[in-house]
Amino acid sequence: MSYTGEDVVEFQSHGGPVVSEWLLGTILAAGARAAAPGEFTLRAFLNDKLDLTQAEAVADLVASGSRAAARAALRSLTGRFSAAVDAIQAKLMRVRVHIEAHLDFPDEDIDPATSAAIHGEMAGLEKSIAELLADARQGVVLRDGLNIAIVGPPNAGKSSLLNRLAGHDAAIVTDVPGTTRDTLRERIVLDGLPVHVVDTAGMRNTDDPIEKEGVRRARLETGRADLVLWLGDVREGLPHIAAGACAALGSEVPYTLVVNKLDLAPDVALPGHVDRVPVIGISALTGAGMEALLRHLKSCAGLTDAAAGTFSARRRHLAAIERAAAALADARTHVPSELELAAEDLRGVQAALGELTGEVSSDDLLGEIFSNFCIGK
Ligand SMILES: Nc1nc2c(ncn2[C@@H]2O[C@H](COP(=O)(O)OP(=O)(O)OP(=O)(O)O)[C@@H](O)[C@H]2O)c(=O)[nH]1
Ligand SMILES: [Mg+2]
Repeated sequence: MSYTGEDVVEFQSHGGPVVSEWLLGTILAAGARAAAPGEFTLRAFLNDKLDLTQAEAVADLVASGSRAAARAALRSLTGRFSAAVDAIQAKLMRVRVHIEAHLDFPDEDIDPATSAAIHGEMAGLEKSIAELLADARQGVVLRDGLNIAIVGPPNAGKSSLLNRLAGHDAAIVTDVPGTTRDTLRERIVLDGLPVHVVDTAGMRNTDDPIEKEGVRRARLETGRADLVLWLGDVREGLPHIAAGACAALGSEVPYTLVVNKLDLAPDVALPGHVDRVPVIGISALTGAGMEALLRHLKSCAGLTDAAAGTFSARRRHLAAIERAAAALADARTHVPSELELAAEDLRGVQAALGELTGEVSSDDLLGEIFSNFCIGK
């Protein structure tokens, strides 16, 4: 059977671009047309050879930027993601049957034991959806990478840290405060974890229009990042560093305090946290503390060794799973008094999960997914 599930004709020619172009020209002149990006996979999806998570995994496999990402895409392609979703759908179906059976007899009060049983089933479902969400989050990190912004006052050593992480001199480092004026991006693979690190201009009030724009961009990056590393010079003292971070970042973004230049104050003892914000001490100059920092980055990404079994996932999947979880939480509030509403919410859960595998999908969504494929896939 072919990839698309349709009949295929295969032409083989002698190698070299001239012969194959000639052959292609003849075929096109005879009335064939070239496939659009992702068209083969779209047809495979429409012919039920693949579901949507698998079709997306084909594109992810082609685009994977690390072995871990490729392995995750392969696991989605072989149906691990779909199987997890199907298992949840089956559980959901049992709860729906349970509830709808009672809808048929509206006059009978549902007894406490049945109500408790339904709540128990819903709790089990909630747990499964939470696990799927956690797995999918890891999958997204593997596919898209973790976005990390390095921010902090001038001269803290932000560019030095970027260079240390990248393993080469990507950014200019000098002892002049205000050296970095633009944002600088590096794509790095840390132990199989793809990471996008952004070095930014030091945050301070300045009249220099170029530096001002740099500071504006730095703020923009903190909004976009999955994780912000606030870098400070150990000689400023941890309370001062923490206060600076809090003033600049507030509580909107998750951040870590990275205390740099430990080589200049080897006797300083740092706590693990300040007000629940993690603290890590490093020296970007000597490389001390970098291992602890890497471990921290991996744990922030949710990447544990258990992630070895993760499937690839996309942000659209996270949104759908989150919607399913929210609808389920609503459904629980309606048991046992308003079973009609609970049933309606559960249909919402089913629809949201159906979007993952493509049971329910709009043409717009399909167009968006498949147009991002490369030609020939
Ligand atoms: N001793 C010591 N010096 C460091 C360390 N990290 C950076 N420096 C020095 O601190 C100075 C500033 O480093 P940069 O990496 O340019 O600092 P920055 O935060 O990018 O500064 P701006 O771009 O101006 O905001 C340079 O002279 C670095 O060599 C460190 O861990 N130990
Ligand atoms: Mg810099």
